[in-house]
Amino acid sequence: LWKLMETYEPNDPESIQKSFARHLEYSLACTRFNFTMQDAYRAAGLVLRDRLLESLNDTNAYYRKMDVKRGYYLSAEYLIGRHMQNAIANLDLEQPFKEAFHALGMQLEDLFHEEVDPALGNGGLGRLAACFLDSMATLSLPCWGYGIRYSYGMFKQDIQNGRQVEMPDFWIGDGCPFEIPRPDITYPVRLYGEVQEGLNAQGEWCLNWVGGDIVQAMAYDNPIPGFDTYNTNNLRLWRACPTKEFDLDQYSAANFTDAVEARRKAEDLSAVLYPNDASYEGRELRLRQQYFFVSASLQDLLREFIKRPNYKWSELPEKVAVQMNDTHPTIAVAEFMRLLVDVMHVPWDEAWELTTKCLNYTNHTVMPEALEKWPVEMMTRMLPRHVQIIGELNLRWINGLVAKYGDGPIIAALSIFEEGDVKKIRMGNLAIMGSNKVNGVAALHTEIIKKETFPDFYKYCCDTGAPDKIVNMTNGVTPRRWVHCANPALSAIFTKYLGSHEWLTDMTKLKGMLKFKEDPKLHAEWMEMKKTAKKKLAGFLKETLDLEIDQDALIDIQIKRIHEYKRQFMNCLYVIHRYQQLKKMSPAEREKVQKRVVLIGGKAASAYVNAKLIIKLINNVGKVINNDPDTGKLLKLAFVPNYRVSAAEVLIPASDISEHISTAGTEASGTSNMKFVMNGGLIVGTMDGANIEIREECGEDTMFIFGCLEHEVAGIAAKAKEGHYPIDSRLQAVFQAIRNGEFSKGEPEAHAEFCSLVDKLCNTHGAGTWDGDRYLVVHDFPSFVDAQAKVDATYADKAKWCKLSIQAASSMAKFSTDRTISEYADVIWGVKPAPRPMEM
Ligand code: 26Q
Repeated sequence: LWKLMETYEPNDPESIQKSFARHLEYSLACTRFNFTMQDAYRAAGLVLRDRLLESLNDTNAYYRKMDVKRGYYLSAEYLIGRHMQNAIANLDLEQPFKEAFHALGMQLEDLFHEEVDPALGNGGLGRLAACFLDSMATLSLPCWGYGIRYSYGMFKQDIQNGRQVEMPDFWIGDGCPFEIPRPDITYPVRLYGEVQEGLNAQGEWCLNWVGGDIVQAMAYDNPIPGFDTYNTNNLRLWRACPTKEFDLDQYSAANFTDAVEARRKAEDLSAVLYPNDASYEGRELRLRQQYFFVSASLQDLLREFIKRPNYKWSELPEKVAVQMNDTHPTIAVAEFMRLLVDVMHVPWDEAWELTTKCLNYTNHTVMPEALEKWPVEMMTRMLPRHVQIIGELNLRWINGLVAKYGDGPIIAALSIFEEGDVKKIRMGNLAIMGSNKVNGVAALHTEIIKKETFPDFYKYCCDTGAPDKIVNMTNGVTPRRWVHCANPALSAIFTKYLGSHEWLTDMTKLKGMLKFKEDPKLHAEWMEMKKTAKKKLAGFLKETLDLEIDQDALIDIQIKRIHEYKRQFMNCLYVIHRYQQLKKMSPAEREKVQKRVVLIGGKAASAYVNAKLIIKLINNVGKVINNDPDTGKLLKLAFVPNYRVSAAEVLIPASDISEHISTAGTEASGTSNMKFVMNGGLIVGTMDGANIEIREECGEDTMFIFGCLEHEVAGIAAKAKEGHYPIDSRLQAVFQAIRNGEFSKGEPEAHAEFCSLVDKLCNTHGAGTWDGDRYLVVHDFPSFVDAQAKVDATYADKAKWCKLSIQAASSMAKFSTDRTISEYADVIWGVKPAPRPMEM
C-alpha cells in the first residue's frame, strides 16, 4: 500500500493545484469550470487536510514508538477560530499556497473569509485552551486536547434596536473540511441507572453500576499542526450518538417513534454550548455534558495506556498527565477512580494514589458565583456510583483532617459536601483533593487563590509540608495567530530587523528590536504598519456597521465578554464625559482635541440583564454622539456586533490603546491585554490580573494605570456601604445627562433601564444586602479620567508614542504560550518534547 500512495511534493505549488483540482471534482463534485469561492475554500481545506492527516498519523506513530509520557488537556471549551490561515502558516506552506492560488486567479485572503469561525467556547478560558494547543504542537510536546463537539457553538449576536438578540450558530452546517469524523472510535457513556452489589468476572464481591441510558461518544479529530516542527497533535472532540443496541431493542418492540425520540435525546448532549462565562447555572444537561466528555476522554487515554505491551498500573503517572481546565471536567476525579477500581480492578488505595498523581486543576475565576456546586440529589440520580465514590473519598479525607485539626470549622470548609437546605458537592474542593498540582493563571490571581478562594486548602498544604501544591502559571497567547497571521505587516518588520523568523518560536529574540526603538526608519515602518491595520479595520467597520472612521483618529478598543466586573459601563460613562467636555468647547478649542474612535464589543450571557442593558446604553450613546455635528468628527463610539475570534484578528492590530479596566482583584488574568501589546497597542488598565506582569515586563511608562489596588478594595467597599462615597462632579454631570433622558429620547423603557443602572451605582445604603456599586466604578472614575487625559497628551508626541509602542511589543516574550506551556510541561506534567524526524 505504501507504494500505491500518491506521492507528491507537499510544498510545491503545482502539486497543490493538482490536489485542489482533484478535490474540487471528486470530493466536492464540482467541475473545474464551475465553482464558487465557497467551493474553492472547501477544496483548499481538503488539500490541507490531506497534509495534516499525514503529519498527524506519523506524529502519533512516533509518540507510540518512543513510548513517551503524554499530556491530556480536558476542557469543555475550545475557541479555536478559523483553521485555514493558521494551518498554512504552521505547515510552512504560505509561499507555495500563495503562488498556487494566485496563478489560478484567486487571493488567499478571500478564501480565508469563506471559513466559518468555529466558536466552541465562551471567551478567555476557551481561547486560552486553543492557544495552548498551538504551543504544545509547536514545542513538539506529546499532548492532546479533549472536549465536546457542540453542534451549536457560542450564539451569534445580532443587534436590533441597540439590543442584543441571540441567534443560533450552526457552524457545522456544510461540514468543516478540517475535522475528521471517526465512526470507528466510540465509547459508551452511562447516565442514571443504579448501583447493585454483585460478583465480578473473577467471582469477587463488587459494586456494579447498571441500567439507565447509554449514549455513544464518537470521536471527531482536529489536527493541530505545530510551527517549525514536523509534529501535528490532535484535538479530539466527542459527539453524542445514540447506542445501536438500544435502537434495536426499540425496533424489536416495534416502537419506531420511541426509538427516534431516544436518538434525539442522546444527541442533545453535545447539541449546544452554554453561553455563560462567569456565573454557573446548575443545569442538569450541563452536568451531563461534563460527565459525557470526561468519561469518553478518560476511557480513550486509558485504552492508549493499556495498549502498551506488559503495562503495569504503577507506571501510569510516568505515562499520563491530565490537566482539568477549571472545574468543568472535575467529575474526572471520581470517573478516574471508577474506571480504575470498578473496571480495571485496581485496589482502592493504589487507584487513589494514581489519580492524585495524574490529575491537575487550573482555576480561572475569582468570582465566587462561578464555582460549581452540584446538588447531591441531582448527581445521585445521574451518577450514583460517582456519588458513592465521592462519599468514600470524603469520609477518608475528613477522618484524616479531624485527626489533625480536631473537629473545628476548617473541617466543614474542606469537606467536599456543602451542608444546607440543598446539600451540594463542591467541585472546586473535589478538584483540589484529586490533584497533584493546582494553579492560578497570573501572579496576583494565584495569591488570591491562596488567601481568599481556597485559604483553608492552602493552610492544609502548608501544614502538610506541601505549600508548592498551588503554583502560578501566568497565561499567554500564541504569537503565530496573534502576530504573524493577524498582523503580517508587523511580522514582516520583526523578521526583517531581526534577520530571521526565529522570534516566532522564541519571543525573547524580540528584545533585539529595542536597539531600534528610536530609529526614525523603523518609526516610519511601524506607523505604516498601524495604518495598514487601521485601513483593514475601517473596511470591516464600513461593512458591518456602515460606519466611517477617520484613520488619523486614536483607536481605543474594549473587546471582551460584557460583565459588570469588566466595567464596560465605566468606559461608556467616560465617553459621555468626553462628549460633554467637547460640547462645552468653542470650535477653535475643539480643533486641538485628539480625535478618538471608541469601539466596544462583546457578548452578554443571555440571562444577564445588566450586561444586556449596558450594550443598549453603548448603542444609544453612540447614536447621539456620532450624529452630533459638533462632535461627530472628533469622537465616535460604536458597539461592534458579534465579537468573535475572526473579528479580534482585525480589531487588535489596529488599536492604539485598549481598555483592561476590571476592578482590582476580579479579572484572573485577561489574555487580550497580551494580544494588544504584542501588536504595539498600549494599555489603559487597572492593577489587576496579568496587567501587573505586563507592566513589569514592558516598563511603567508604556501603561496608563489607574484605580484602586486589590488590597484597598475591601476598605473602599465597606465605606461605600456606610454611605461615605462621594461622587465626582464630572460623574454627576454624566449621571444627570442619563437621567435627563439624553440617550433615551422617545424610549421610555430604555430610559427607566438606564436610570436603574445609574441608581445602582448611587445606592450606598442597605448594609448586608448591599447591591450598590459592587465594582467601585464611582471610586475609580476620576483616576480613569486622568489616565485618559494622559493618553491624549502622550499620543500628541508621535515619536514618543512610537517608541513606547515598539518598546512594549518587543518586551512581551513572557506572554507567549510557548513560555506558559513549557512551564506546565516542566513543573506540572513532566512531559518532554518529542520532535518527530522528517523521515520516519
Ligand atoms: C460553568 C458552569 C455552568 C455553565 C458555565 C460555566 C462556565 C463556563 C465558562 C464558567 C466559566 C467559564 C469561563 C471562564 C473564563 O473564561 N475565565 C477567564 O479565563 C481566562 C483564561 O485564564 C482569564 O484570562 C480570564 O481572566 C478569566 O475571566
